[in-house]
Amino acid sequence: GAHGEHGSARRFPPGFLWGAATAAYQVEGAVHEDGRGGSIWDTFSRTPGAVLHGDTGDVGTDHYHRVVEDVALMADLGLSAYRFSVAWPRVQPTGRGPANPAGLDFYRRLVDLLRDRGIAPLVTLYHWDLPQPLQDAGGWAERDTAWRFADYAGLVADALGDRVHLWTTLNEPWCSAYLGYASGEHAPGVQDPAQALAAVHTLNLAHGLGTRAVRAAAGDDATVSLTLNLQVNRAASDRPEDVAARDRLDRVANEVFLGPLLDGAYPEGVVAETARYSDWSFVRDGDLDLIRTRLDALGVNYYTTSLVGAVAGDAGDGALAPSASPDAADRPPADLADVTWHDRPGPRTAMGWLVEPAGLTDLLLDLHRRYPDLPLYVLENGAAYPDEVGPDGQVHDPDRVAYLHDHVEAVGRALDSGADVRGYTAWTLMDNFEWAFGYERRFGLVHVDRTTMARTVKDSGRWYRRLATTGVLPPVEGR
Ligand code: GBH
Repeated sequence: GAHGEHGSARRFPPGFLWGAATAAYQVEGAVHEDGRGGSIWDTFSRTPGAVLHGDTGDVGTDHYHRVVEDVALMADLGLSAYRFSVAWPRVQPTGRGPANPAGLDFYRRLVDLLRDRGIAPLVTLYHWDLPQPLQDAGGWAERDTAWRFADYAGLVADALGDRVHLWTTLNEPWCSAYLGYASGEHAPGVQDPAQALAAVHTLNLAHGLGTRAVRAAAGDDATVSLTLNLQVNRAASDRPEDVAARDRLDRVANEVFLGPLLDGAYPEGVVAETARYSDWSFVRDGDLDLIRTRLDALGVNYYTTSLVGAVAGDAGDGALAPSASPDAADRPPADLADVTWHDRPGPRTAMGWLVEPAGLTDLLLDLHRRYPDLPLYVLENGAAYPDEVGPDGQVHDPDRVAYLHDHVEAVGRALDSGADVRGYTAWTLMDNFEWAFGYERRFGLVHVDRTTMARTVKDSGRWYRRLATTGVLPPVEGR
């Protein structure tokens, strides 16, 4: 492709998908309608102190009722793909048993609406809304949940069949395991590293079994992926202690998923390194064969990088103490890996996450080098900023335009170096329920008024429309 540096525009390959992403609990609302059962997020968001301002997904962005309007909005933005998730408790209200037809109908209709507009449906089967009865039976720490997930995946694949462009079994199992069962920042709010490690394994099993169930129902040529939030961890220094700390964190955060999925084994070392928390007896004979299945693509979610090092006290004589932020030790899975996070100067989003587009190029190229035949999709990337509708009725969000421009350019650089990236879906279509931060953090290309639910396309949405309709990276005005 052509490069921006010399004034000529960067052009992406024909057929490259430009989309936006959402997740069921963050947008749908209608949590009591058409037979939907309760999920761990319904329970968690009602737990005092769990979510900022006590917000819940009860209303979301009312997408469940506005799906026609919202698909028209996607078409207006020129999107060629829409990534959404199916709510497990709509399909199986208790997590078991036959499908609830009304639950499946909503997604059948959504897929029809998308296809009528020429928008490719990218379906995530699990984006964190585990049916509450399955949590009551042990949740992701209990291996049977993997078999329950496979049953559910088969029901959805039966209903949507060959009309789905790309399936993703799980969104960010790292979050499900470590935020859900170690730090407790996410549902179900458990703080027990032993359960978190067991959850990692159950989630891996769920991917393997779920992938087979999708192929059995939708056909062997269904394109099935897993979507990971691989951490780009940089070592705080060249000191061996810091490099070793970074490597430990890579193992427990990234390689515990990539290893079983693509290399057929858990990474050497991780079992010993986490032995004080778990004996890993949850891994049984034959499990690794169940996990390893043909993977047609990998979904990559990217927001930022981390700078990590050894914890103070591990350092050799004369070494500098790490300049960790006060809350750094709380970041999961810090304890499991025995690492400390370091702060760095630089621009940050409203989430406090450092803006570092180069990390996305590095991540995509690293994956390309390790797995040259594996197609990659960037299925989430975006930024929260405190947007408001101005007196002119518009939402001016120059920081988000710059963020998106620089990260899409980072994808372009990876393509230049040979990475097989097939599409990009921005997080997120519209401002929505940002998990533990409720509605206060706005990531959308489209602003949502919390009182009227009115949708207003932001400047970033207009910028993205130019990208999606031309395949050429538009400049950032005024920079
Ligand atoms: C995604 O997860 C989710 O899939 C999506 O639903 C969500 O709305 C979206 O991101 C925005 O949050 O503290 O600087 O080390 C994001 C997973 C894990 C990414 C924690 C950032 C910490 C950054 N996140 N990580 S830092």
